[in-house]
Amino acid sequence: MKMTKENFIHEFKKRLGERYALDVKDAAPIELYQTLVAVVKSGYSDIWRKTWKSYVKNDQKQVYYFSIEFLPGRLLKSNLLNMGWYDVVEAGLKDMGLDLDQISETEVDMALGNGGLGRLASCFMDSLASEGLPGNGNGIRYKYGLFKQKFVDGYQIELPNEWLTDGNNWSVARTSKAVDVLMGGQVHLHDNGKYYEVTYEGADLIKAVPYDTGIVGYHNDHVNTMRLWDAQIPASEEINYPTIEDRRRVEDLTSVLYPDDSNYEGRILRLKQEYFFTSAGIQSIIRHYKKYDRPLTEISDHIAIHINDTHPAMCVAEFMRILLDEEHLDWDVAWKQTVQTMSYTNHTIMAEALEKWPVDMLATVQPRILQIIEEIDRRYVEELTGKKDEDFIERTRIIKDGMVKMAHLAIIGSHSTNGVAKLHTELLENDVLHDFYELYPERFNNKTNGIAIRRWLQVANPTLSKTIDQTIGTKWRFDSKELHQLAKYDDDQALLEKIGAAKRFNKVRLAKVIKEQTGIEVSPDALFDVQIKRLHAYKRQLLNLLHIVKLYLDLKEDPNSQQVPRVFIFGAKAAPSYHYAKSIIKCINEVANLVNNDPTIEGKLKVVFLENYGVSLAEKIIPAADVSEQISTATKEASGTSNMKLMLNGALTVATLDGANIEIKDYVGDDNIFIFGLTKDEVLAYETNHQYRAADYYENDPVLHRILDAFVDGTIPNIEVEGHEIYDSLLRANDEYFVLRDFAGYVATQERVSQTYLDQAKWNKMCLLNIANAGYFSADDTVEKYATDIWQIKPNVEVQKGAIDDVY
Ligand code: B1H
Repeated sequence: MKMTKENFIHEFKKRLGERYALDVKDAAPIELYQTLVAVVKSGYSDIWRKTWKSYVKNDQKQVYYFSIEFLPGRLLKSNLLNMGWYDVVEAGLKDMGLDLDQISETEVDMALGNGGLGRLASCFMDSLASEGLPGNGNGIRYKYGLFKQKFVDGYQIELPNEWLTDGNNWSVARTSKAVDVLMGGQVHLHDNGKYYEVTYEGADLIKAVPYDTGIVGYHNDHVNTMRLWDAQIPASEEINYPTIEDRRRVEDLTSVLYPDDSNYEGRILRLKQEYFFTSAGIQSIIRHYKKYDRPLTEISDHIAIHINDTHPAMCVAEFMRILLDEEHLDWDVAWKQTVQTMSYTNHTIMAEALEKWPVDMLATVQPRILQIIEEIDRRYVEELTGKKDEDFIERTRIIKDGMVKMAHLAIIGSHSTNGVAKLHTELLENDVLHDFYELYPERFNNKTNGIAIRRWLQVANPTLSKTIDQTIGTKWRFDSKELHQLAKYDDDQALLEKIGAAKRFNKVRLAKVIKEQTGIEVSPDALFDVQIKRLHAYKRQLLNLLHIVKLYLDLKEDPNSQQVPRVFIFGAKAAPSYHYAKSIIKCINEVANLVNNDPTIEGKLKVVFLENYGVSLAEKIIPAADVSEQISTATKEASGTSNMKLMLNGALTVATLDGANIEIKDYVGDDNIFIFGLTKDEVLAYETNHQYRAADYYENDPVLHRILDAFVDGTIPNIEVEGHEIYDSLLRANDEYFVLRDFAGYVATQERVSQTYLDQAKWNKMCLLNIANAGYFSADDTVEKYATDIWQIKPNVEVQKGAIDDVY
């Protein structure tokens, strides 16, 4: 994929003329953007074709990553970077009087996910391609992405995210590859002596149309596919969908992404979505496999299917359905192939996120799938009877009390179950999934999450990237573990100053965004304290807020009480139906109002809640962060990934010993992270002995007392309802997430943070050591481990890592 500046300019102008009959100077930003996308796409389309053809030619085993969410964000810069075109295109545009940053801003984020789960899927897509691994995404092409968040009077309101208004320029509709998905109706089995003939009566036939997006590998001439399915009415079925209502029923299927993060909505439409993309994906995989006349009894040698959280767990039953009903394999043969093909990742131990579907609902959505799940369950029970006690069997079977437990289906129907950080996997093995661990110890493994270092450092933070190049060369751009070379320079004052200067540059950039979005002026000399993630009680944005209120009250009492000016920056969406989370948003906004408009504390404290947090906003916030807030109650955050992105950009972490924070601490060492709070064992002890009394902390700690009162006595205005709600959640409902218990430790730790910040040389050295160790959290390494341990796939033999390394 070579490109010179001159060729690019020529190509760009030619296309702009052909497409719009315009000169550069007359074109609108959207026209420039679309032209640029066309040039980029034509730059990789040949390689895209060659990549999938080479899989077939070399009979390579491929993995299909099934996920109900993908969160790619913008693709323009990331594709340019991976193609090795970034600098050439940036310079070419500049010659034409254009600005890549500005054109890139035109792109609408592809926000087909909620948070960490969806973003992880997209980081994995980038890494699979960049490692030259045969890996494809399979998901849903929602018409509306995650809602757009606005604040009105401090309250979150949700607006539709119509990301397809201008079309999506990256994807290609492949109508010829559509498959039919059958849902609803009734199923009849007829035993013909050899197998069951299956017929459906009154079922809906839905046409699943794939939209493919090329996922460009980094400098390796390799392009994978992310396939997202759209639901349409089959032309032949016009007659069965006579009314607008009928049509809408089909189109609604892929209309909206459910906006619940780490939570499960037991609604039938969601179950239909799950079956729809699972069935479409599995059908197209098997159809493709069969095209080359290979026996289905060996399919697990040629393909791997990954179940990302339980939403695609019906993969197990759908795969069985096709092998049994359409290919007439024996149950045992089909089952062996299914288990060998499937693998599953668990992303949370929060009880409210574990999917359980009523049997009746499944019967309505796809009666044959229910029958197959019932048979899997029956055989599971039969197999264990006499070997395990009855309690064990009842606890672990798939169907219990009229509910289908999707995690059990995924574990029983696959050969691998993994957690997403060491602590999380340990909790799965020893606690939440302990029964299964006892039954299938060999199936359990850990794969700590990772991030796409390319997007989160090379694209998001060019200033720091250049400083790194100047220090250790550019090898880190291909292998992020090379970042560790930086650690050798931890006494290099000139470098430490440059790191500080890069941070300041990014803070100035963010300050502009803040000013534009909110009108609030913040000083880049203040410490930028950042908490960006979904709003959830367990993530404890409230603990952060209580600390802010403390600083405010202290300043009111003694204007000289605080030495280090701070800007607290929040980004967070709450699920529209998550009342408590929305109340927290309102309270943060009202505290922000109070603090930001109080002239007596001007310059010492600011609170900024940026609207509509998402991938693109994260790319602006993260490079500018000094402090990374990772303060969930221990055991609750499975891994976290913003913790990795922030450390990579030189933020220092204030953290509990939860999720991947523990591994971050192990890499950077105790001196380069700020740890506080209850440990896993302490939390588990409280949860079993019920000896926690939140009110004690309120009664015995006058500081805390004063802060909590501020929520209900009018000190913080305009939160009559929400203030009481929060007060009650802590004191009456006994503070489920131990906010009050961890408060004192948190405050003391934050004081240490401030003291450390006063010594900029020391601070910058800590930043450097964080950057140096963040390379260990590359998703490239994570997917390599999935590839060898779980999927047994190998890099494409035709791929050359660094094939186009002429740029660096
Ligand atoms: C994570 C979810 C999740 N865990 C259900 N679970 C959803 C569950 O729409 N739903 O029904 C949506 C999302 N998301 C997150 O996964 C964890 O909380 C993070 O700690 C983790 O880093 C991330 C990626 O593994």
